[in-house]
Order: sequence, then C-alpha cells, then structure tokens
Amino acid sequence: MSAGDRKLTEFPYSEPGYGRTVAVVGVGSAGCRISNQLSKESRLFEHFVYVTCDDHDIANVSRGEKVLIDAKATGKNTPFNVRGLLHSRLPEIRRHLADSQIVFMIAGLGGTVGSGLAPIIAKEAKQRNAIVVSILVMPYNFEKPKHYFAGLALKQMRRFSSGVILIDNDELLRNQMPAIDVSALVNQKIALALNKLLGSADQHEFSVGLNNVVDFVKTSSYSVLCLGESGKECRQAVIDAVNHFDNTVDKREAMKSIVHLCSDKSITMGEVVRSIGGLSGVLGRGDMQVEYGLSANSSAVTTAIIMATGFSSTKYDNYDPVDLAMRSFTSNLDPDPDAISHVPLLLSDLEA
Ligand SMILES: Nc1nc2c(ncn2[C@@H]2O[C@H](COP(=O)(O)OP(=O)(O)O)[C@@H](O)[C@H]2O)c(=O)[nH]1
Ligand SMILES: [Mg+2]
Repeated sequence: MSAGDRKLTEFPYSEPGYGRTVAVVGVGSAGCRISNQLSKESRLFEHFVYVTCDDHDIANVSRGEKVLIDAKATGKNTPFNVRGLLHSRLPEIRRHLADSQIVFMIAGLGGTVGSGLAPIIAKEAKQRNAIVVSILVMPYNFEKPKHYFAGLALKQMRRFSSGVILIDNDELLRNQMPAIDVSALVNQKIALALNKLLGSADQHEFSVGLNNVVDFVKTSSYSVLCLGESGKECRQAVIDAVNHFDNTVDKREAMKSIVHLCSDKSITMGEVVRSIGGLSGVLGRGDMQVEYGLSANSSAVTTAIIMATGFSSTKYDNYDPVDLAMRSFTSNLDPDPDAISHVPLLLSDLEA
C-alpha cells in the first residue's frame, strides 16, 4: 500500500514514504531551493530531482538526483538558450522519472532556467502518462522585465501539466523583512504549506493528503495557494490568507478550497469551525466546498494555508504577450499586426 492510499487514522506513518512513485522536480534557482527545503521538512517525499544551470542552487542539497547543465558556453540569458542545452540530458531525466506516477514540478517563473526547462520536463513526464502537478512561483511585481517570460512559461506549463498551483511571491513577502532573509523565509513558507497539505506525518496533526490534493488540482482552471498569519487567532489568519487572493484572481470564482490551520495545542474545535465556517462567505459565491486539515503542534505564529481552485483567469494572463495578442486578435476586427506577428516565433521551439 502506498502512503497516499492510507487513511488519516493511520497517521503518523511508521513506514517509509512514497519512494520513487512520487517525484519532486525542482528546476532553476527558486525550484531547487524550495525543493531542497521541502526535502528537509517532508518525511513522505523520498525522490527529489534537481535540474539547474547553476551549481550554487544545489550546493546544499544532500539527497536526490542532481542534473547540472553547463550553460557557460552559450550563456543563459533567455529561456530559449538554455532549452537547447537540455536535450542531451533528457535520457538521464527520463531515467530519474521512469518509476514516477506523480511528478511535482517546482519552479520560479520569469528567470531563464525554470521558465526554459520546466515546460520540457513537464512535457516529458506527461508523455509518459505521469500526473504532473506544477507548483509555480510567480515573479515579484517589481521584476517587470521577468513578467514576459513568466507569462509565456505559465502558458506552456498549463499545457503540459495535469494541474497548476500558483504562488505569488509578493503575497508571501512581509514588507518588514530584512531583504537578505526574504528568499529563505518565503521558501520556508512554501515548503511548510506543501508539506502540510500533502501529508505531513507528525503527531497532533492530520492532512488533506496527497491523493486529495492531486484530485483537487487536476483541472484546467488555476489553483492558487495563499498563506495568512496572525499572532494567535485562527480566524484572523484565515481572513489574512483570503485577502491575498484579491490581488491575483477574482475571489468569487473559487469553487473548492483546502484549508490547513497550524496552531498550538490550545486550539479548540469551536475555533476551527468558526474559522473555516465563515470561509465560504468570503471566498467563492457562497457554495464553495471546503476541506480542511489541522496541525496543533506549532508553537510559532498561527498560520492558515488556503489553496483554492476554479479560477478561469489570473493577473498573470496579461503577462503573456501571445495571449494578449490572440485575445486582441479575436476581439478586434482590426487587430494590431505587430502584436500578432511574433506569435509563431515565440512558441515554435517548444512545439518542435
Ligand atoms: N520564492 C522564491 N522565489 C525566488 C527565489 N529565487 C528566485 N525567485 C523568483 O523566481 C523567479 C525566477 O528566478 P530564478 O529561479 O532565480 O530563475 P532561474 O534560476 O533562471 O530559473 C524570479 O523572478 C524570482 O521572483 C527563491 O529562492 N524563492
Ligand atoms: Mg538561477
């Protein structure tokens, strides 16, 4: 029996985790760092694959397969440049993923490595009939030059994934954080959220679990992950998390959500019910389905992790010039010829 088939009453697990049937693939700097953080926190994920062009990204990785692609000769200034370098390494990546039925792809979009390579690896995994769940970190608002590649890569990732979960860097950022610590803290939050949702196996907690999360995100609509915090009150943490959705999607479109609350042992069932009960009044159109998990073993701040799905569009749709051009093409009788002339050029190398 695989860990994903176990019931919640069988927690905590005493057996090993998913082995090679579930792979976590980190691509590029953000993808490798977040995956590495997850590998430290999770006891269930045992198969990690790291793909990058920068040896710093994997210097601290202690377990997993590392695929380091040498981009010194060609430079790695666009996703298209690095893409060409991946082909000779594809057999190695295929071998690493040969036994994996579920592949979690983790990448930050907008740079060169994650944006360039993650779509090809996702495509490879999908062609082998694996379920591909892509967890994509979107660039900060201020990183305007990265939005173009992020939008383009997002569109490709949607095509080659069974489901995508979007995380907005801006929404995880606490403005008061010292700049030097920001990435590590943001990565810790992302790893915590994934670990709790997918099935952490510690005492005093239960999770929605990997199978349910995978079923949840297997949709053509977007899933979005947001976190909220509060000094103590769970309800406040839930409201904080819900507020973060506003900047990215139309909250009313949420059809289903998974909430995981992390609090200390003093949390009462009444508090859980109050916190989660009010959710469908502020997210979705009043009839949103909610599943929940709980960790009553945290001593730090109270955290609400909310993943919602059902969104037909996000603010990132406007990051992709191809999409914008196509939309103006179909909605305008007289489309801007400059806007559409580069459409085939942008997509051609991946289509090939
Ligand atoms: N959460 C998080 N985001 C990051 C980190 N590093 C970079 N990013 C974001 O991810 C996007 C891609 O950057 P990066 O992963 O460095 O690019 P790549 O290595 O070329 O794939 C950037 O636009 C950043 O917003 C990180 O450590 N954590
Ligand atoms: Mg990098």
